[in-house]
Amino acid sequence: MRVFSGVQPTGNIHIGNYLGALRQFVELQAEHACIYCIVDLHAITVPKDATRLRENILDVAALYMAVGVDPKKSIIFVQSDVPGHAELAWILMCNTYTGELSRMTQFKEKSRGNESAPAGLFTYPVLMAADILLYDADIVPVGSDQRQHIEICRDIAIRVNNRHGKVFVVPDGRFLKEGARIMSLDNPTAKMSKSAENPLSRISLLDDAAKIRKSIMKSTTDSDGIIRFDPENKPGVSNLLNICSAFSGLPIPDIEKKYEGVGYGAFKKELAELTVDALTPIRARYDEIRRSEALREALADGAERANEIAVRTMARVRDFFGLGAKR
Ligand code: ATP
Ligand code: LTN
Repeated sequence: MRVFSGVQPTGNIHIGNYLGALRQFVELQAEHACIYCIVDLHAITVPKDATRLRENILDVAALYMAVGVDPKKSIIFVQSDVPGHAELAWILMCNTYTGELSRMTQFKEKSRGNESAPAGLFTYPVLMAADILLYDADIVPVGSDQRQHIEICRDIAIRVNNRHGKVFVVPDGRFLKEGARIMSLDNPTAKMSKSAENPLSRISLLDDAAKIRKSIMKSTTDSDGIIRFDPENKPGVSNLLNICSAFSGLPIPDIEKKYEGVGYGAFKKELAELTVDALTPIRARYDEIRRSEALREALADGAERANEIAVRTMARVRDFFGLGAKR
């Protein structure tokens, strides 16, 4: 099976990104051929400073490696280093309806009816579909906020296949149970986000122990003092239980039992230490990898290997569509 996923090179990669997506990347590389992309073309759907973007690209690549993605086993590369992504996106755009793009909740949220929202924000899911279909991916590990985008990718692939023959592999999303949707620590009804203003709303993978403790101790809960999983009525506590389960590997009912009759303070304290222990080695590896020459070598090698696959797919796609003068 082939696995493909991507992360945007924006700062503040947080435990939501880790527990929802990155952790799966590592697990999957043991059994499958995995391709992990840093999606810089997606990042520029929102204006970005060029110097900062370059740094952020290397930051995410180093984080991939720090959490355990091995560039010898998996392909790690930067989206814009492979021209096929933008080319395939255009072809897919010609097979996507404006109506279906208008229904995307991420576009609705990010544009908020703003007439000057970039067109790239609107066609974002098509570029994402191109990323996946370019590599004939079978499995796409992502957080559950990407469910709608995976669905439209499948719809586009099926539509093209119905029109032109067996052009694309139709991929499946892979969502984890506990980590698929980590919520914000200060407002547990919103997802934990890179872009939220309050830094205490998230735990970034590179936060130090003091910041991790502070974010968890200050996280919003409720006043009934019972540690029970009930996302509807107790979103704050349920989110902490989810995080605890994802980091410890213990099922939620076992954690509820363990903390029966225990106050939120003690639970939060233990969760903070669990989180510190999980993130400290990642931070240490990151610091070393980020400075290393091996990082740039991995990206150069990754781009070459990814491009070889992409060129082959594009030749096939051009044939199916009758594009170009040479065969
Ligand atoms: P944000 O909304 O936090 O700014 P994003 O979703 O735009 O982030 P990406 O870098 O593109 O950020 O996401 C990388 C991966 O992390 C995706 O698979 C996404 O589904 C997952 N992810 C993002 N936020 C969460 C979350 N709160 N819980 C679980 N998974 C998440
Ligand atoms: N849209 C995703 C990032 C992304 C992606 C992809 C994920 C871009 N292309 C291909 C999986 C496969 C996000 O914002 N989280």
